[in-house]
Amino acid sequence: MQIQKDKIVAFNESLLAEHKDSLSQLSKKHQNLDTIIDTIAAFNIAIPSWALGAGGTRFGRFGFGGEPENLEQKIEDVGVINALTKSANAISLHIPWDIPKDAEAIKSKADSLGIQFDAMNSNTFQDQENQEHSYKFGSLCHTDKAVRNQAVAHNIEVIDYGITLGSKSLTVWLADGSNFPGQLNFRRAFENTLASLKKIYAHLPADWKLFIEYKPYEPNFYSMVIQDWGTSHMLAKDLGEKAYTLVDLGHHLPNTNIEHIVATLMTRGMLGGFHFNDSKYGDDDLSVGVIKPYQLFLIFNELVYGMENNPAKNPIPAWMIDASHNLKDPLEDLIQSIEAIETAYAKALLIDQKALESAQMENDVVASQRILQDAFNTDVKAILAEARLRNGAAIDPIATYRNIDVRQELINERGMNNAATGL
Ligand code: PSV
Ligand code: MN
Repeated sequence: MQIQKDKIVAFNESLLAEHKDSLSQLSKKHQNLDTIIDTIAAFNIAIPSWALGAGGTRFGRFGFGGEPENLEQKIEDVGVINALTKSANAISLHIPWDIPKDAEAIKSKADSLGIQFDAMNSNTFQDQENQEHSYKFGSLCHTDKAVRNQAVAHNIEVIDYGITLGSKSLTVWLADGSNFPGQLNFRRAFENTLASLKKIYAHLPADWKLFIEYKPYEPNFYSMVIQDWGTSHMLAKDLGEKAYTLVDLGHHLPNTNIEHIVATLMTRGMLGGFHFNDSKYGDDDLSVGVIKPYQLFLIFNELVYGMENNPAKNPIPAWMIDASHNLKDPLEDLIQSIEAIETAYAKALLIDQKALESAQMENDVVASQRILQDAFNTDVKAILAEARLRNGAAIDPIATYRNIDVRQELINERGMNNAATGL
């Protein structure tokens, strides 16, 4: 399905007067509002192909109807999100969950909806049917060379799929690790992983990037080979200038200062990718900003500072939402996540950087805190709405989605019993 633009415009009409009023209130207080609106209007986040269906836990999965059954339909769903927000112009594919069997057809479908292909994701954490060697005891780190070679070959295949679609990056996340002390020789596992990554890196086209994602635990609960940003950074440094660290917000032990990690990586130009989600306990994959919006704001403060003060030439990170949807309609959930990300970004853009710097230089702790909290406590809904309006999107995407009754239309089109591929 495709959303007709006139339906968005018609619903916007009913919200326009109130929106313009809030915007003019806000612009009285902030002179640089126009620049902030433009920055938010230009911002885009990739949607993962595996987040468009109902998620689940190891205890069960509850479908909700109208789920996309194939890659074309997933691209259509991203098209729906993008039509409403104009902030989701890319999809990130996980292989083999979403193999583009006919790359040309997939590409033209995406082109017709203004959707690009963001980072490709490899999967050596599950065994596939007819696979020769098992990843039960690891993949790129495995003690057996034949298993390592198979995992390397899979990553190379993923790069090749990406080339056919116009993607420019590969994200490697490894479940490799151990469940019991003594099971794994840490140093051998690290060296095997590095040697395997070197083979993958050698296949990377000149204009591609490799993102190395880290995670402290799960599915392995004693050790993970790439457990933290330090390990990821070491590997990336050893590989070469096309390799970067990827930060997934859910991949930290409780209370980790993620904004500090972001700042440190950007100091060296090493932050390549970003996976957004939120969590209360572990890698909960909840909607972005639902538990710790202040942390998200502090992270964006470092991202904004890092992009504006960038001697190490950190590239603009590849932004992606990496969440799971057990209860909510995933399209609504993804829209909520986009809004949370843009809210944190807009608030970070409101920070008076000059005043903050002088407060910091004078060690005025109270003033520094006030500057941050003034920005955080500002209601930025009108900034987001105006950014969308300028792009021809919806003033209120969720309300518009419900008003048009998108889910019912998807159910009419696809039926009640489809299950999208993914975790
Ligand atoms: C692993 O937890 C992860 O964050 C990686 O990015 C995977 O590709 C993705 O989740 C799978 O859902
Ligand atoms: Mn992730």
